[in-house]
Amino acid sequence: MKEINVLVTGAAGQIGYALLTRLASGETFGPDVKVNLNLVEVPQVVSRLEGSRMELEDCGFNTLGTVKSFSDMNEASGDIDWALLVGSIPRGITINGKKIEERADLLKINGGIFTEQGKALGENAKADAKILVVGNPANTNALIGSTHGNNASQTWMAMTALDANRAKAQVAKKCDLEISDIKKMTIWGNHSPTMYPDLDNAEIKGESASGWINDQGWIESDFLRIVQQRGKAIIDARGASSATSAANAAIDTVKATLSETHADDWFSAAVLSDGSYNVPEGLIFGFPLKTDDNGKISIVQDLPISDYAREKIDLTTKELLDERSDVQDLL
Ligand code: NAX
Repeated sequence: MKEINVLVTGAAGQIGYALLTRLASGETFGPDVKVNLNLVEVPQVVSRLEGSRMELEDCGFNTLGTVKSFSDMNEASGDIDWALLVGSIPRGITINGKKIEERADLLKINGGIFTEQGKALGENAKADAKILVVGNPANTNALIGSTHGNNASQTWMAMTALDANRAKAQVAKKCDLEISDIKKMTIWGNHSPTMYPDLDNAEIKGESASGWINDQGWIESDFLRIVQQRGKAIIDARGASSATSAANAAIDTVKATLSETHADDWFSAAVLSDGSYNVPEGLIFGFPLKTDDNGKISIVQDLPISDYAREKIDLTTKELLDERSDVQDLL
């Protein structure tokens, strides 16, 4: 049986808990691939991973390979094909008596984590490893990680698939359609409330979604607000942040890179900008993406961008430039 080595950080957290069974069950990598899991946690929590290992064993998946726990990224990242970097320090946590509320502080603390993790993956993971950052602030964490990974043959991404799934769900509800009727959803920019979900270039049954919906008022107010603020709405309702849907989006992103993207669709994730769509080079930015039959991921080119969309894309670009300057000393 073919084997794949997958690393998950923050594996004892909420998203980690929802993610592990779906990675191991055969659903993600297929029924003929053994999945070896390297689970990474901070030293204070790493012992809890034994419980996760026991549960995975008790699921009885034919596709489950080894399950190992680590608190050292260098040890965990040897020969890794796929890394899901979920662990990070949330806003609001108290460290050394100080409550971490400011974005700049959050960026710096997480930046320290991603400096080490990026270096470990760059040195030890496989040459064609793919790395998805879920932990927030995801885009800038991925920027720091990829900079310190310093390994051009590896692919770093930050997750925006949850935002894309949220956008599709709202459109499906509005138009009384199946989710599968909605294709080509792009989330431009940062995984933050400045992200821009693009309905001009999304398609419903082959037509522009904005044309199909034919209600610009809804698109510019309700739709945009609901998608951009959905994370907060879930925290308010559930008393905890999105976990099942976040894990689901991570699985969707992994799957989207495993086979060639269908001609009538694309997927959303943030990758290193090459200057496409006048986004400054070197930012980790949400783009429409395609995977080719060799597993290479590229940015879909030549989409029309309206003045309204340009304004939104410029806004989220500015936020990412500000985040980059907040962590300049870590780059
Ligand atoms: P939890 O607090 O439940 O779990 C995080 C886990 O990460 C904890 O077990 C913690 O011990 C671990 N951790 C912290 N630092 C670590 C390190 N240096 N190495 C390894 N593990 C470490 O959070 P959870 O709800 O699972 O969310 C995880 C992250 O996902 C958060 O940053 C959250 O903001 C982010 N999200 C990102 C989303 C996206 O679309 N990109 C959506 C959902 C989610 O909000």
